[in-house]
Amino acid sequence: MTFPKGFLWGGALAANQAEGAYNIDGRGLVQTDVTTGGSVDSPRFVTYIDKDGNPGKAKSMGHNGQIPEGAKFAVLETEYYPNHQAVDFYHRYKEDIKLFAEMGYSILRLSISWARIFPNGDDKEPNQAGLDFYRSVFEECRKYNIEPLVSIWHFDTPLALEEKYGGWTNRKLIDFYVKYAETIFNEYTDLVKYWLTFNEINNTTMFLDMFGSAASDEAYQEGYQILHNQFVASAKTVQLGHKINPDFIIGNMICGITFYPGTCDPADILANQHKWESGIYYCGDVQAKGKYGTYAKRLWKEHNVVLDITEEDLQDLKNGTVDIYTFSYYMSNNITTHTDQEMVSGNFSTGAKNPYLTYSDWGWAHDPVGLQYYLEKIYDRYELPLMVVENGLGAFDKVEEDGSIHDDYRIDYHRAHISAMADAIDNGVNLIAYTTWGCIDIVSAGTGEMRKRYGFIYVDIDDEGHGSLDRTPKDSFYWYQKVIETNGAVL
Ligand code: BGP
Repeated sequence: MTFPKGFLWGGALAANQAEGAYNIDGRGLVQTDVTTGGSVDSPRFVTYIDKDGNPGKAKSMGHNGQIPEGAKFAVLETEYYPNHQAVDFYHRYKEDIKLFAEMGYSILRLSISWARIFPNGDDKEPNQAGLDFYRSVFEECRKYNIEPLVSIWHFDTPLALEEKYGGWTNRKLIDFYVKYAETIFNEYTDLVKYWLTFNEINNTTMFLDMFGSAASDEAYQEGYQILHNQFVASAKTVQLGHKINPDFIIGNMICGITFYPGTCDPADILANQHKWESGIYYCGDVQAKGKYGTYAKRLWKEHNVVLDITEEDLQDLKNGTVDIYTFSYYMSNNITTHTDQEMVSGNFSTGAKNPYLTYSDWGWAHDPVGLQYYLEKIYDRYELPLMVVENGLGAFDKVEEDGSIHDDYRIDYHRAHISAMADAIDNGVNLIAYTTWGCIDIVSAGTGEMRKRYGFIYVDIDDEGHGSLDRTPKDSFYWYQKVIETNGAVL
């Protein structure tokens, strides 16, 4: 059970789920600002004003939502929006980073909100207050020798780009994104070395397949074109980053779910192979190998997809491959063609129930072996340094009379997953970092709930935004402090 010397231990946040301060210092609106909270079994909603001036709500996938023709996304007085305040990292980041340093972090993953830098996405000049804020955050990290690991995009495309250009279906977003990336690369070249282009870029394919029965050919056409435009933006950004600072280490970020066949029926084995191709390899191959996999043609044909791809795009993909492969891991799913199987579903987890595993209150499997399996499989495929940049257990936490929080269930979850990572390293995997998801309690992306807590630090705020926002270390805080101090030797 050995972690290499210099292994980077830390935690992860996202701007839209932690910062709050959604409408101050020049920040523009993003999707989650007009998205209400949901619950474990009901989706979030986006709110809008329709062309006749009437307010409305449309089901959201947690990061986007389809509103009626001519309607405009809008913040409605009648609704509560969990991401407006989140946990107010915007004003409390110094206190929080100090706590992360107390745990012994050597790396902190966070994201820059595009709409703090370019409020409308297509602005000529950047918003200086936004540039100043993140400079101060990164300087605070450096004060404690914590490496920032910066996600350029974590679901939060400026809303104005969605409304004016149709979002990522429009190739114009490639240039807006590259200009945004160039601005922050130049601005923070002295403070930030590690960058990730798109958070969980493969969610688009996961959502299409997860709601496969509902996803029309048009949805696949739109989804695969969005992805192609994001692949080109990512590849251009990697090339640009290396020009601006040859020391930059730039990665992709994949939502890593380990898929197993639900039975030994050969049909399930093949369905599972195809799930790995559409859900995991489709994006990973383009960003790590620089080209679409051969199976892409099958996927496009199956859904009558014809993509707008130019020769220049293919050159960019080839020249803009990532330096590291990073991914989130929470659970495994079982893929089966046998509809009589007992199904499990939680927010964004579907599939046949695995009789050998237990599940969280949100229907996510506890499967540390699945993490070792994923690490060894993906390292063998790409032979790039790997980072696990999200891993955690969303759970209900109880504050005891004396204010303590005994989250043994979270310690058990992380202990098992860290042990699985050590086994993968012992088997030759070049794993260089681990950032737990939600190092501090933050808003759930999928449901908008605060009660789905991941943090090693408790934040006093509930699903309706009531609370002091005070921070309290949980038992897991002190456990993780020991893990880091001993470089993973003491679990
Ligand atoms: C991933 C996102 C994170 C985080 C995590 C946990 O999809 O990259 O932003 O939210 O999932 O999911 P949730 O917050 O829905 O519990």
